[in-house]
Amino acid sequence: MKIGIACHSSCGGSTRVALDLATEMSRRGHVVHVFSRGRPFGRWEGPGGPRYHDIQGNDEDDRNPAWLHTEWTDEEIESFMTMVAETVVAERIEVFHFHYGVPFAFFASDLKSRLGKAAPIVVGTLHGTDVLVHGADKTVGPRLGRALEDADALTTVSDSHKGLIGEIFGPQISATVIPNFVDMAKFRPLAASNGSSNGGGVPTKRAIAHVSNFRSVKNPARLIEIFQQVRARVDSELWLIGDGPEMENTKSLVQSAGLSGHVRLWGLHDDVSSLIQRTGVLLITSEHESFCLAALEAMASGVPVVAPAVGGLPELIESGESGLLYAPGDLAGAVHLIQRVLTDRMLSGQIVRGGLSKAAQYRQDKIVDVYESLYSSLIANRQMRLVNTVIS
Ligand code: GMT
Repeated sequence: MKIGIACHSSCGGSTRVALDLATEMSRRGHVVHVFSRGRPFGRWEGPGGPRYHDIQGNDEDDRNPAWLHTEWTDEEIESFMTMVAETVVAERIEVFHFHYGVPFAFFASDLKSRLGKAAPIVVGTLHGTDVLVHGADKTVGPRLGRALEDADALTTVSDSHKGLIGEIFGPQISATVIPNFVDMAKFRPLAASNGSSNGGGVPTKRAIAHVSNFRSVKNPARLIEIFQQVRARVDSELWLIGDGPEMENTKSLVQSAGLSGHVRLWGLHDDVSSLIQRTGVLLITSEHESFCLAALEAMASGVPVVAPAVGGLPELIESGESGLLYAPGDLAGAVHLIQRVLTDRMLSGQIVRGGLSKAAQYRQDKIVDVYESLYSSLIANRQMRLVNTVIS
């Protein structure tokens, strides 16, 4: 198959899903072109892999992969659209798959009108705040809904998010659930790794990890509050992995809480796996998560997850089995769970085992099979329609 994938270049989950999908599909022998504004964050190069096409954005922040750019200038839009349309025609791309609704659903709809009969099949994946924030916006939401109607197929990452899509856009927009996935050869427990990927690091059992793109939806202020209370009970440290708009504020909170000596700032990492496997627990404080790729990756790394029961998290985590959930806003509950998981080896071992077996349900090869079947059935349907048109 000839596939085009459009995504943001930031460090966020939607980019990760898009690029892991692109890499795996090209490994399977498909020709994959990736389109973005700025070179996507991470190590995605390699012979025989996807072919990258990007335009350079005008914004200074383009060089900062922590930012998710949803507002593009007219000039950027035009050069992106020209690049995509020319490549689709020249390379005979059959399926164009966009990740994250804004602005890509608009572009995909425009691509269809520009190319008419030569347009590829359009697939869109809605990831999170594209629905929760942009979809719910009174101005953008209705326009986004109309653009989504032009897609040939929509997917999203959890039942919960599918429900939210229905609530926000109405019954005319329906998405198939294809969850996030994890490469279990890359994300694996420390003991099972060869030791070189973590630089020979020793498991730091009392390290509490937080991995995110530090947007307000991740609620990093709550993270610091929880850590302050945990530290009063257990000798522990907090590892902040990632970067984003709320990072400066988070650092000020760390300082004013007198926690600077106990918080390690790792910044952006293109190999989170080697860090995460050395920690004792992953703490999530998000207001919302459509799925939470960071939680899945921690589970595959043999790290227990403590997270709020919001969005798609209860689908991934059965509390007490594959992780531990607290009620949204229940700070004391979160503190208690972190304390238990850091001090009760039996509980932590049980959660690690449960997390590993749950993560195996979201293995990369298994989930990429679902995307591959979706593409091939859409292509087969289109060919069937063409045959029928010729016959009739
Ligand atoms: O929608 C976002 O906030 C951005 C997006 C990203 O690019 O970081 O994250 C979402 O997509 C991930 C991949 O599908 C999911 O695992 C995250 O849960 C989701 N984030 C939110 O829903 C806040």
